[in-house]
Amino acid sequence: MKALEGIKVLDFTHVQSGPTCTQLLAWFGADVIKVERPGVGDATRKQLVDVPGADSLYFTMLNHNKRSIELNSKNETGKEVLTRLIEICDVMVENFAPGALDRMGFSWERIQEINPRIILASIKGFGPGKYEDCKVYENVAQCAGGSASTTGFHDGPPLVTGAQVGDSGTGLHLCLGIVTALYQRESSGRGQKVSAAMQDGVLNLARVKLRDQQRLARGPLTEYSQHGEGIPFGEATPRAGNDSGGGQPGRILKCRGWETDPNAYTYFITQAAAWTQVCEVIGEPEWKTKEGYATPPERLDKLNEIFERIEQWTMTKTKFEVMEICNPRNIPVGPILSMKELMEDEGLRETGTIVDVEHPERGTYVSVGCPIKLSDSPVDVIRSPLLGEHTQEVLAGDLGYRGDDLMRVLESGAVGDVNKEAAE
Ligand code: CAO
Repeated sequence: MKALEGIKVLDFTHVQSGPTCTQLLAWFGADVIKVERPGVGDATRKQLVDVPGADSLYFTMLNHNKRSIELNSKNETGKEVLTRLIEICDVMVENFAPGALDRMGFSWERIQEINPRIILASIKGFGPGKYEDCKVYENVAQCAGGSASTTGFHDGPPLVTGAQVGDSGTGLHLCLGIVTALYQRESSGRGQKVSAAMQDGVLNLARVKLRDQQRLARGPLTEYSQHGEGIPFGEATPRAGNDSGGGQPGRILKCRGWETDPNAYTYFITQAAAWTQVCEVIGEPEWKTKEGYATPPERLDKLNEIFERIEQWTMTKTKFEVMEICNPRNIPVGPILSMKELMEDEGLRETGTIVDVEHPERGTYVSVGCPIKLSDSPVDVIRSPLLGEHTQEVLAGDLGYRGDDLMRVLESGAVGDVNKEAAE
């Protein structure tokens, strides 16, 4: 028994934000039926192709454990099939451009008419307001949600991050909204509309920077390196380089091998409680009690000197040796791990966070498995579906189309090239 067993999801999502959400629902046990445009499918199937003729990693890594049906939702018979899918599904998820679902003839009012128990979950770039009609991609969301203005160094331009906080982050938010709405349906008996805007999701993840915006009105942000360096603050939360966001001074420091290895670095936090241990480890025991060094406020204008000294030490060790030495002493450090190292990490493979997946077109590829572990609902990662792989199965098995009725749909141009002889 899986946590969401018995829940059927009409997955009308594409690209990254929506598919990350429905992939999680599928991993939790929901039956996810991905509806794709005939002959084309989700645009990511053919984006960043690395194996000619095969679905891309972009698609396969975001669409595990789903079924795929080809369906033209603008064709009359296609609309009929979509209506029947809405009738049998508990949840419908979409991340089309604003208004696209209405233009197809499936407004929230119409969807509720078809199935009052259905939960309609939507991702858009922006919530209601002046930007509500905009199409939005990851980096636009990172910029509009406050992440970019607070990422980077204070003397450099805004930066976007590698973590897809706009797309995958909003997919996570939406997923939580869906399971919450499913829970409320238990008592209300009704579905509801769940909306997650990418700007809102990014801002939620950048919450501590809005905290700092308000603190700034009351005085300088003393834990920012910029303060210790005597650089005045402007009106808005500045970019803080690699400073730690929690008020404890932290930096990324070079480790042994940095000259040739771009990831031979460690994160190092000089947490107040670990200061004496830091002084011991780096060979500056007198700093424990020395005036100007002994307490966190005294150290603020010396952070560059202090971290340079710590770096002299970290440069004599590998990033893993730094961790082995510092961890037992409660000094918070973390190696900068490359994607190559993560992909080969045995611990992550044992927990199913990194998995090998077999695919008929591409052979074996590596993917990120489900990052959320439920003790009573284990996840088996199943390869993504080929385009339209389950069209016939869904039409006949789930929707009950049979005989002439099935032939009518297959010949209507609403679905892709299904083997009609086999269907007969
Ligand atoms: N059958 C028939 N038509 C279909 C269809 C199907 N199965 N699936 C989609 N379509 C149609 C849509 O109805 C739409 O038609 P109209 O323009 O006539 O309404 C058309 O395909 C294009 O859909 P779209 O506008 O959503 O796609 P796009 O590539 O132009 O824009 C994106 C992509 C992501 C910018 C936009 O969908 C969007 O802003 N989504 C919301 C925010 C979001 O999720 N962004 C993150 C994406 S991941 O980086």
